[in-house]
Amino acid sequence: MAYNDLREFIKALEKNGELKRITIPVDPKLEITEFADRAVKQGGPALLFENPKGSKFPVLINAFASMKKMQIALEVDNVQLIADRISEYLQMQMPQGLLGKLRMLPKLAEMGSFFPKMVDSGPCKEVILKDKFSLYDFPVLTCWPDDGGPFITLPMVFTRNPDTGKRNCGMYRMQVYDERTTGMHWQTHKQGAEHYRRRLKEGKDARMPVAVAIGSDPPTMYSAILPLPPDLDEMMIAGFLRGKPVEMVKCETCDLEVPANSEIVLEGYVEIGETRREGPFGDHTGFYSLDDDYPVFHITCITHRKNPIYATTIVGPPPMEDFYMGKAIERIFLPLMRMQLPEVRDICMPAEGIFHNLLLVSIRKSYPLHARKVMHAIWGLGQAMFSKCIVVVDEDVNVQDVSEVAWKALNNIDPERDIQFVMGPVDSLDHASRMPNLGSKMGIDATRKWPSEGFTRPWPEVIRMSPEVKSRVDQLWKQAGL
Ligand SMILES: Cc1cc2nc3c(=O)[nH]c(=O)nc-3n(C[C@H](O)[C@H](O)[C@H](O)COP(=O)(O)O)c2cc1C
Ligand SMILES: [Mn+2]
Repeated sequence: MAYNDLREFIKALEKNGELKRITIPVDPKLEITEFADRAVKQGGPALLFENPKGSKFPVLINAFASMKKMQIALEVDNVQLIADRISEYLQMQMPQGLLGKLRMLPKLAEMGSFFPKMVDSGPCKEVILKDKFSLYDFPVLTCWPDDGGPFITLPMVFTRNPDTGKRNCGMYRMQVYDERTTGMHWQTHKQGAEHYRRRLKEGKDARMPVAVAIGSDPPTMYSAILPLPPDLDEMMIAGFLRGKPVEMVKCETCDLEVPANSEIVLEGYVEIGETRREGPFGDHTGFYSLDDDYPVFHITCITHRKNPIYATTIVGPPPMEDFYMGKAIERIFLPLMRMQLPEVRDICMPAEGIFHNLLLVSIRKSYPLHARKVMHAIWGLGQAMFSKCIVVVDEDVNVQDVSEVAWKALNNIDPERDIQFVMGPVDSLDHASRMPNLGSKMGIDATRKWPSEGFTRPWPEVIRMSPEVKSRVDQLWKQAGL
């Protein structure tokens, strides 16, 4: 049963012992961060601050902050099941005969749930504020001591592609400048930025409509961070994830739609050509991302539910809530990556690598320099292009075990021969690259080397004890009193 809204998700977390209500007053300025940081690092519950200082509205944080909570959010016992569902669709074939067609019907019915549905109104319209409104009414966190200000950290930002009319939803942090103005930190490679660029080039539309929804049912919120191809509607993927269409309502003051069950909606526009200093911001690299010029979001209307719950997160030194959101992406997107690259067996983005700094890949190697082909393919594959360091190992290495990868990969390489550098676009958050958004990347071919790759020395086997000796010592072990 799909959650109808954020509140049903909160109830589910609570029922599973994964939510703690906090009634004492806690300051959204820095204090909530310290609570959330400690909680996630102890594997603790999601936190619902019912009395944040300075606001009437409660704050929800860490709702996705463990694999268990991700499972509750996506209503599965294991996120792998979502990957399996995707694989089923990818393997779908033309049905043979009547029986085959009949067997297909449940799948086709399920597909009906993917497409979002327009509705006339919804809970997000319970309160409509067109002139008297202020962002300061909401408990927006100032996350870290050197942050440029308070930041909205878990927004679903809706824009439209001016050429195709297709909708996009991305999660881009928003620095609160005043009661009605925020920054819009869509990084240059993201879809919001692409829509903005297209309008900038057109030169005629001075204002780009933008709508921001905060707090919804969890698959809908989660869809905003998924690395989907351009023009693939996040709301459709949300429908697939929740097994029920996302209901959308029209905004009051701009030509966009938002999920009807949203807790808070900010409607407005970005003025084409206008930028303002944004940041610094304590980011998910564990460092502050530097201040820079970004577009400005002007709010024309706020709508919200009665007593809205403000959903947020913090990022910072890993692992944080976003690590678990990313881990689920790694699992869910593997079948899609394997559609392009069937030789890939598994991938892993360890927490310390902050998604873009390290990607471990195991492959079934079939031809000389196969590992290089895989690296280059990944550097050309959607947001995987940001991978600063890719380590490719043979399929017998378990990439989920970082210690095993380090041990085998470091043994297997002749660095000068096996490390490849390339230039290309890098993540906007990379503070070490020679220029913003541009730098080098490194691929390490840590597979076993073949004679056909010019390696003519014998390659040794990994040390393993014989099974007979193992079972004999199982008995002797006890006898020896160990
Ligand atoms: C908590 C969190 C905060 C994020 N903040 C930003 C951000 O400020 N700017 C940005 O470009 N991407 C940010 N991202 C990553 C994007 O949401 C992600 O790349 C998404 O796929 C972009 O969607 P798009 O391809 O539709 O633009 C954030 C992700 C998470 C989980
Ligand atoms: Mn997108």
